[in-house]
Amino acid sequence: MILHIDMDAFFAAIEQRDNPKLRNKPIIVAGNSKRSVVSTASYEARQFGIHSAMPVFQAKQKCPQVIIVPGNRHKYAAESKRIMEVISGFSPLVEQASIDEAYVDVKGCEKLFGPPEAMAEKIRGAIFNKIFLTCSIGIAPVKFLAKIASDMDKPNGITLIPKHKMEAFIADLPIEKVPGIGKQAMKKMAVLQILTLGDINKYDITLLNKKFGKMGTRLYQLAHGIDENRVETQYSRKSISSETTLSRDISDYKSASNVLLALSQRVGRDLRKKKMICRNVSIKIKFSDFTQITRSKKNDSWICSSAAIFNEALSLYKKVILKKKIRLLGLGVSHLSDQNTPVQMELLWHPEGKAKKQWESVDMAVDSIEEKFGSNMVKKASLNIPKQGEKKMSPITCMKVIIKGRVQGVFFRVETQKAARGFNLTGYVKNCPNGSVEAVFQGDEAGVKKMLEWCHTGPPVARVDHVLPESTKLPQGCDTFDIRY
Ligand code: TTP
Ligand code: MG
Ligand code: MG
Repeated sequence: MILHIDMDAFFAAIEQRDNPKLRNKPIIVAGNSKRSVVSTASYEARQFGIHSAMPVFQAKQKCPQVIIVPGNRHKYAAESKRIMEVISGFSPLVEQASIDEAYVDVKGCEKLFGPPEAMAEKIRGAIFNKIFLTCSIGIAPVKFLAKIASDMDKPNGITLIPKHKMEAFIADLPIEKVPGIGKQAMKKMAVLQILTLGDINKYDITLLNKKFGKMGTRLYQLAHGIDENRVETQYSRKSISSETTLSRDISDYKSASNVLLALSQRVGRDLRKKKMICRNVSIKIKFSDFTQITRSKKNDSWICSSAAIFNEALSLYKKVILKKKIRLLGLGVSHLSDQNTPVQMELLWHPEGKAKKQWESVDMAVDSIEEKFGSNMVKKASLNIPKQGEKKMSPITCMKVIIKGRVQGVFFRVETQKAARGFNLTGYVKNCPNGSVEAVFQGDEAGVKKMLEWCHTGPPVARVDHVLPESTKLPQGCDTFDIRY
C-alpha cells in the first residue's frame, strides 16, 4: 500500500502557527501587487470561496476582512525539510512529491508500525507533535489513488481505499479528479461522454490513444486500477538525461561528438550533484525526418565522470550507421546508485580506475568552479566554438520547450517567469493537459541558452525529468514573459 501525505493549507498554516493573531482567521498568503494571486488560503478563508491561484482583488471582494500575509519561501522550504525528515523516520521508501507532500511505500513497515492505517495515524501524530501542523493522508494500493484519497477528507483526515473497493471507487471517480486531466482533455471527455474514470472502460485502447495520444494508454491503465509509477526515493530515480535540438541538421562525426561531449558534461554534473553513480549510458538520435533511435549499454563498472560517460556514449554513437542527417542528440544515464554504498566504492577503485579516478577529480574541481561562478565557466577545449562562428548566429533566438517531471503548479511557473525575465526574455509558460509544462523563450541567444540550462535544473522542490527544446517562430504579442492559464 502507498500513503500520500499532504499538509493542510501549508503556507497559511505555518503563518497561523507562528503568529497567534492569525489563528482561526481568514488569511491568504500572497504578494501585495495588483497582479498578485493567492498561493494558499487558510481553511477559514476557503469558507468564503477563496482558493489558490485566485487574484488577490477577487479574494478581497469575497471576504473584505481577509488578512493578506506576504509569503516567505525560505521558511516554507525549511519546514518542508523538517516534515520530510519526520516522515523518513518511518520508512526509507519516501518520495517527496512537492513542497508539502510525499508518498510512502509501507512495504516492510507493518512489523514496526502495524497496518497502513495505523502507520498513517502515527505519521500524522508525529508531524503534529514535532512540527505543530496538520496533514491529511490517503492510503491506497496505487499512487494516483493515494493522492486522490489524501484530498478527500481535508483538513486533518485519513482516507483509505482498500484493494477490494478500488473498482467501485474508480467507477464513480469524476474524471476531472484524475491527475493530468486539463481543460483540453476535459473537452474531449465531454464529447466521448466520459464523466468518471470508469467510463474510460467503454473505449478500447486504440481509440484512447488516437484521441489522447500517450495519455490514452495511461488512462486505460488507471481505469483498470494499474499505476506503474512506483514510489521513487531520491536514489531510485530512474534516469538523468539531457538533449539538444541542433541549430542545424548535422551529419559529421566531429560536430556530433562535440554535442555528445557537452551533453556528457551536463548529465555527469547532475549525476555527481546528486551524489550518484551509474551503470547504464544511452543515446538518442532524432533524424531530420523526425524518426528516432536509441542505443543503450550496460557498463561493466559504475561510473560518474563526464569523461567516462562520454566514452560510453561515443562508442554507442560509432556503431550507428547514419543514413540521414541528425536534428537532435540526447544522452541519458540510468541504473543509478548512491555514491557512498560501500560495494560501489570498491568498484570505483577498480584497477582500471587510475585514469578514471583522475577524471573524477577533474570533474569535481570543475563542478565546484561552476557551483561558485555559474555553468559554462570551464569547457573542454573542443567545445570552444570560435568567436567568428558565434557572430554568424542570429542574435534573436526563439525556443519552444516542453518540460516534463514534477513541474506543474503556480510555483514552477512563477519561478520560470522570474528566471526568464532575469535573462531579458519574452514569451510565456503554461501547464499542458498531460502534466508537462510548455514554455516559449525569445531573446538573445545567450539568454535563451541560459534559460535552457535553468530548465534542466528547475527551481528547488520541482523535479525536472526531461527538457525537450525545439526552435520555433516568434509568438505574436509577447512583449513580456507571461504566465498563461
Ligand atoms: P497544496 O497542497 O496544493 O495546497 P495547500 O497545502 O495550501 O492546501 P490543501 O490543504 O488543500 O492541501 O499546495 C501546497 C502549497 O503550495 C500551498 O500552501 C502554497 C503553494 N501553492 C502555490 O503557491 N500556488 C498554488 O497554486 C498552489 C496550488 C499551491
Ligand atoms: Mg497541501
Ligand atoms: Mg500539496
